[in-house]
Amino acid sequence: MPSASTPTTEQVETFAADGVVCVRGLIDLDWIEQLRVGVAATLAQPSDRSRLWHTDEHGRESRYDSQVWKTRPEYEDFIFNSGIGEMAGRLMQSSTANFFFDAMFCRMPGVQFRTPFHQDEPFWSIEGFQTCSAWMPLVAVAKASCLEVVRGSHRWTERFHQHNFAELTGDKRDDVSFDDGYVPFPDIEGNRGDYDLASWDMEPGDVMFFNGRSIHGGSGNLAEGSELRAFNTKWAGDDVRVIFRETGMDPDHRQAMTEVGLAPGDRLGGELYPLVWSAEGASVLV
Ligand SMILES: O=C(O)CCC(=O)C(=O)O
Repeated sequence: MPSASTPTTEQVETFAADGVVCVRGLIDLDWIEQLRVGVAATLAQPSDRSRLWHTDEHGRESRYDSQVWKTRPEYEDFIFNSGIGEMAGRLMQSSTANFFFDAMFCRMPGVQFRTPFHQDEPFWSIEGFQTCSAWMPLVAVAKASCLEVVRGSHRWTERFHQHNFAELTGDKRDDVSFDDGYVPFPDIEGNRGDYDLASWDMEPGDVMFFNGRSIHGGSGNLAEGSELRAFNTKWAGDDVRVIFRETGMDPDHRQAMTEVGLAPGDRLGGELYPLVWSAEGASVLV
């Protein structure tokens, strides 16, 4: 299957300035079909990191699962061989791209539930500016139902009190508690006109790349009969280092990292966080 291409200068500049860019038709539809198979298999056989985020009054569910790539050959192949790591690395203006983890977000047809606005990095077991998520709808999604990203928010310096996702899942493992030293999270939904919100009508093959510090949320409001299956891969560049946060982490990689000998201050690497692309061409293929 053909690989993703390299970004244009304009796309690199947009990602740097806005913290988000939508790249059209990047991923060949054969890859999308393969990822659909992987997502269906993950829904049928959830991992122990699977979470039910929401069930509405009609029983319609919003589900999340993550870090299943080592048991899902469809994902592993995509991560190493589709060229997505090179795209991520070049957009981050990094000379390397290490894979961090995969995430899946599935909403049944007609679901209105919207993901609360949040930033990713404050939840992660890593820190750094050069991070990126590659959010890919595996079905067509209308702008009104698409993930939304606040342009420019990746450069805001406030340390915001983030949403505690344990309130959604009821699972203590997701408990991340920001103390009083954090700035209240901005009410984006209540003041939508005050924010420059990026979202698009997207087709399978389009990819929305966003920085781990970009505020993002939404992606509900589905039309009757329309479902949403989104697959996301998370990437880390040159300046990223391991950190174990006092607040707790979600997903919490502390144990997994410690087991493979990674400690705070280390760069990602090894089998769990493989170097997938480097500017020197030292990509590690499986
Ligand atoms: O797709 C969604 O609803 C949420 C996506 C998200 O929060 C993420 O990819 O980090």
